[in-house]
Amino acid sequence: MTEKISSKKAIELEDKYGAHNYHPLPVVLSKGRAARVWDAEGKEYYDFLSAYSAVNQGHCHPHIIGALVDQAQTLTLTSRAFFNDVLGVYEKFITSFFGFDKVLPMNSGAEGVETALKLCRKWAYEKKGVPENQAKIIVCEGNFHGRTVTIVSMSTDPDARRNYGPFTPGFITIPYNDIPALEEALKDPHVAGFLVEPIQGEAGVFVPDEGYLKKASELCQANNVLFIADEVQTGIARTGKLIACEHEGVRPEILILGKALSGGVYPVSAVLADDEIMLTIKPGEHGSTFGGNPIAARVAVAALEVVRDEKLAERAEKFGKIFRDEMRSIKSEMISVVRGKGLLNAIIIKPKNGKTAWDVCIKMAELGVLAKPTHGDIIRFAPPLVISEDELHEAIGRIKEAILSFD
Ligand code: IF1
Repeated sequence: MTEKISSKKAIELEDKYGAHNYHPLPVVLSKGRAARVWDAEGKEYYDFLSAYSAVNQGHCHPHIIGALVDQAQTLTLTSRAFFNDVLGVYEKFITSFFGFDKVLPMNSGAEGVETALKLCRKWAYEKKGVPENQAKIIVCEGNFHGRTVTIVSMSTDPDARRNYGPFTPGFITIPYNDIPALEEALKDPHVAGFLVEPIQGEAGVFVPDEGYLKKASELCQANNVLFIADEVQTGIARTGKLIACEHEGVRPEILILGKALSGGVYPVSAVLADDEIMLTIKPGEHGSTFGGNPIAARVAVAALEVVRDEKLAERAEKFGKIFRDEMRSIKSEMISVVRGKGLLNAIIIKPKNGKTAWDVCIKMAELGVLAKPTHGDIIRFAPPLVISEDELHEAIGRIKEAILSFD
């Protein structure tokens, strides 16, 4: 499959032969490098979605691609029926990098979340003493943790749940960013865990009040409940720290990573925890065909080396402040809110003359910046963290032009 096809042809093929489970912007991408992508006709864009924060290290980062290509030509998959000579090296690297005793390697973010749910329940029955099948896990309204049936069982989004029942029981839903509601829910002795996104990405980059995560973590510890941080989207330097919990000095009992753990090069997710929790899962009680495969192991080490060596968290912190200041300086009735942390930001667009966030995204694409609305009126901006300061300012100029073109 080497022949290049036109954007028009690509869209036709996807429409005819692919499931219609997405409604993409009419842009057909063909090449990516660092903060830029090119469409099938060679038009250049700044990527301000980064595959939903999976490409924090930039498209096709040479250090990560080098690890991928080298391992792909050596040994790709052995299954966990045998050891291999790269998994242990990766496990040592990542547990030291994030400060946990052990890691359970998986592939997608959803598999990481499912693994965390199983670990939490296992710990509840075997360590906390919750009666079997009575364990409950607290989640927040507006959550997004993936698309499996159990995970959408926790969702409050009708579109994520409609006609996918029957749903998995054992979840208590409370409002996000609401400490009294958490205190109340924690009174139930069968509660085993609190699963939370440090910033709710899909919901529209909801940043909770300062101190929320710290207080929530303290309440969980006081009630012998596991604080489970879903950092699939907020992790890996995106919000200006290695993980978003770090902004408040919170160390989750279970940490879930995905997306940029591979720099967008390969599906890699990971669940980190200390021995008391992690060793409740015994041989044969959990796993997956590709979990911890040699390519994933090499790619993840390279992706984390880039985060460290190119100081991506510091860049996200510095450039995020510039981005939010610039967005707040735009004099437009369409912009009602600008919010975010690091380089995970969003603006809420007030429709004007029938023009919506979608129209703004179409105009931005014409001007060479890619982003996509979520929940109708929110545009999320998440460029690769390797974007240069000049590129950032050029992209900001185009975003401003797009928004002001409707005024
Ligand atoms: C889609 C957004 C959606 C996640 C958090 C777990 C997962 C995700 C905090 C599951 C995945 C992706 C899924 C993708 C679009 C994107 C997304 F929030 F990033 F924008 F959908 F809400 N925890 N988020 O954000 O990881 O299994 O996908 O590897 O489903 O359209 P996954």
